[in-house]
Amino acid sequence: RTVSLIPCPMTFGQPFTGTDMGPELLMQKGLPSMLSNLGWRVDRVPEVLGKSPTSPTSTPASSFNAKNSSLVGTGAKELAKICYSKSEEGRFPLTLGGDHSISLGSLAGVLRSRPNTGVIWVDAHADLNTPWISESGNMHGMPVGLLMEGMVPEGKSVGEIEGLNWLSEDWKGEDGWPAYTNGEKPPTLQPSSIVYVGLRDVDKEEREAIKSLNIKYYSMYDIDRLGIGTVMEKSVEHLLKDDPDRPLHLSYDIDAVDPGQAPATGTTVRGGLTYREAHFVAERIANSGNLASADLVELNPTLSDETGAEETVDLGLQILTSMMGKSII
Ligand code: DIR
Ligand code: MN
Ligand code: MN
Ligand code: MN
Repeated sequence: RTVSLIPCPMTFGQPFTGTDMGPELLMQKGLPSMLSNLGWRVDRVPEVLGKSPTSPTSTPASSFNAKNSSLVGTGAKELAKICYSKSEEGRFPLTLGGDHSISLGSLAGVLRSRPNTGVIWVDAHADLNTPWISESGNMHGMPVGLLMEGMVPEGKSVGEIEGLNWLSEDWKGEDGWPAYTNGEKPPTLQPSSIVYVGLRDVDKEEREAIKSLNIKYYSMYDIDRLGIGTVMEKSVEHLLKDDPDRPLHLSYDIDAVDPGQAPATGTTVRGGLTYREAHFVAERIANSGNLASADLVELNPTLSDETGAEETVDLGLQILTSMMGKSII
């Protein structure tokens, strides 16, 4: 088995610099050798679109309620190409963020190759916004919403947003991301194909969409009520009940974890996953045997003191090795 390690130091989906430091720190601390020790062949992919040339706040807003959408969209397209081709080669695309807007790219790429992919979204937030409902305009709050069937208002389309024309039905095609022909549609996600774990800060419009589309979620309330063990059994069973061989994609936002354990991230919300719960989520998904692609996002070492930054990056590494098969015994 081969894992493709894809550094994607995107910052433009949210307002802080420093979110671009995650991939380099994870690499420096030895992620590639940790993965080879777990039995993976490691295919190191060059950084996607490099570091941000300017601070995320100094770039012009787009005409849509989607800040920096051409930069976010172009970055996501480049990542989509890589995740698409690596998926086609049967590899495990593992994307290191960067802010969570990159998952628009990783998921689109994976879904184009493996349309029956089921998604586990581990996050304090639902990231189910679109420019038509977002309160902040920050695109790290939109990767699920932009791909989800039923989230785009009647008469609108994601492909009309600046930078996202590669998701439009009449996309002309370019190297690595061909036109949609022979009845192929741009990649989308069915509401029944995702499970949220760890939610505790959800916007009003997102909440209404979760209810009306009947999206499966386990919030922190549910984790307290059922325990993380039951929550993960139910999550896996929800995604695999109709197709036990279905590929799974795990999108892990480090802000799902309690700020006591993971302070170095942009939008901390108290009352999150404990240290062990954070591991268990990854361990249980690894144990399903279906995990085929993943992201780890929103590490920002500049947003806490040195100890906090180090602890957050170390936790990130442990979550990554857990999802890639490391077990306690
Ligand atoms: C909020 C926060 N729902 C937004 N989202 C965050 O801006 O759309 N996602 N922080 O990670
Ligand atoms: Mn997120
Ligand atoms: Mn989040
Ligand atoms: Mn928030």
